Amino acid sequence: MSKLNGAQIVVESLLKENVEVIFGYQGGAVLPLFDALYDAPIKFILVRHEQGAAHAADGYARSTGKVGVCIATSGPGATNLVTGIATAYMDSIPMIALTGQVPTAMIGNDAFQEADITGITRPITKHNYLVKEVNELAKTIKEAFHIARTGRPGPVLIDLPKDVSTGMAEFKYPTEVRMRSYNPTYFGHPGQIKRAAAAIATTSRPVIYAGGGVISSGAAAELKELAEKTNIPVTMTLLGLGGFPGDHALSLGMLGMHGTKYANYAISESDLIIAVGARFDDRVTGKVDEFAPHAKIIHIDIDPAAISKNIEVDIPIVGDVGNVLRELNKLVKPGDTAAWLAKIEEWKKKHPLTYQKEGELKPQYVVEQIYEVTKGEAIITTEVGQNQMWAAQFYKYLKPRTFLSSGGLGTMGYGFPAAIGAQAGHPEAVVFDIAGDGSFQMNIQELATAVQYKLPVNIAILNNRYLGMVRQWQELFFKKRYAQTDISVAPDFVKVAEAYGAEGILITKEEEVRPALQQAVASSKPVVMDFRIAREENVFPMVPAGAALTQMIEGMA
Ligand SMILES: Cc1ncc(C[n+]2csc(CCOP(=O)(O)OP(=O)(O)O)c2C)c(N)n1
Repeated sequence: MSKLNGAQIVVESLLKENVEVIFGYQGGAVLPLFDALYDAPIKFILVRHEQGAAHAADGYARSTGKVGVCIATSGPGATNLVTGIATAYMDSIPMIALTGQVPTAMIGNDAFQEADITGITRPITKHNYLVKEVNELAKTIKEAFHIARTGRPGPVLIDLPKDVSTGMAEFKYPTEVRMRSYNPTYFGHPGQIKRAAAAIATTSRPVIYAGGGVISSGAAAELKELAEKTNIPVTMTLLGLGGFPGDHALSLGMLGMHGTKYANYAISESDLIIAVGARFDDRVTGKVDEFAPHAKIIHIDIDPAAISKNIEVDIPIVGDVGNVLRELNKLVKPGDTAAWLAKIEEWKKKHPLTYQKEGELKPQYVVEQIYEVTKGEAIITTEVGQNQMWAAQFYKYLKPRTFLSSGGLGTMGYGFPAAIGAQAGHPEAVVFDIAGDGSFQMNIQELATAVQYKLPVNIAILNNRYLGMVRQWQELFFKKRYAQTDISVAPDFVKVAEAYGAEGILITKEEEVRPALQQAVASSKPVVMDFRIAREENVFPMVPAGAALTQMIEGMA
């Protein structure tokens, strides 16, 4: 058998894993790899900053369900990936990050562009590897993909010293992975599933609390079946949006800090919570001691470490959410939830999500119009801040993998490169990044990437000329002392778009919103929409940090 060099082995391995798109950036330590990729049948998207590569790979992974792949060179290239890797780790997104490294003989010598990236990323990767032997390369890559996509998914980093990329070896790709220390549990314990079914049959005020695990395990259909069979309302976490149709009569929308009032009331008064692929984040629970005080809790999750971590669970079920729900659906019988649903209906009527419609252009109106124009069929990414919460509240996500947002890490600058990744994975889809003016400026350079690869993403900047969410906290909790949150010194976004070869539109009035959105959707170019919104608009309802879910601040004060 003829030999290949390490870089060629990497490329052949990526092809064996059916990798179709890679996002990355060049550099000395990865030259052999880029040379090997030059002729490969893999689309390469050259970003303008490595953070963009990691977020694009993440957006590609979240929207397609495949493993996202990014590449950076050693040292600064690798460290620029870190925020994107941490973002993927916190949200359990399958990703492979390939980094160049100085030659093995120079590791530890402070060689030019050396950084201990496996050390740096140990706490923010599911696993990572420093490959020291070219003969180990194929097996390592096989394992890395397996770890990234199975169990609770996550990012895996592979650090490739330059001499490993140039060393020669026979290419033999393993057909299976054998790792004794890594055995995710895929099937729930039948006894526990029976207990859960029994609890559901006797409950009168149940709520399903669905998280990102529903989406990553592809269990949306099973979740819908459970909800409809048992007449149990469903509330979702930020990452769970799309896991259950947002326009369904049983949908309560999002819960937690900026969730709907009716979701937070329902959780607080429920007698049974069925947590599915969710991890009881503090943005969801509010004050832990007062979270769902009357409820028994069933928790279905593939990660045993997530069970009883933040909230004590009564019926733990470790397993793949889809598998567990399939078994549960066979056993489950509905309890009597009619009175409960009537009560929830009343809450929904009394406390709808709403906003003051008078006066200046409102961000909520813009998001509602994006929903109308795209008929709920777009892939929406968000940045972080008020824009993210308005996107979560006022757009209804009908299908899984249509809402991509940095939940766990809350990474400003995520949405635009993630939109690029999503568009690369779905060339036919309409993709919107709902952005804040602060966040968009964190990765604005990727406009060049979107233009170069003809990825017609739409960026809707809800431009309040503030770091809005922080300003909101300053208004509410720091007596309006707006310390360093005024960002009114900003570029003209229309001109920036045009300078990059994209389209730009300025929108200052309601009447201009729809025509702008229609123009953007029809355009074959990336479009930046600068929506000049009311500067001091707030996100409501709001549970102040550390308060109980019932202590929501009114929206229409
Ligand atoms: C990288 C990063 N830095 C800082 C923060 C803290 N932070 C959270 S929201 C926010 C303001 C976001 O402002 P903008 O993007 O304009 O969005 P808006 O809230 O106005 O919609 C900041 C600074 C963060 N989440 N991420």
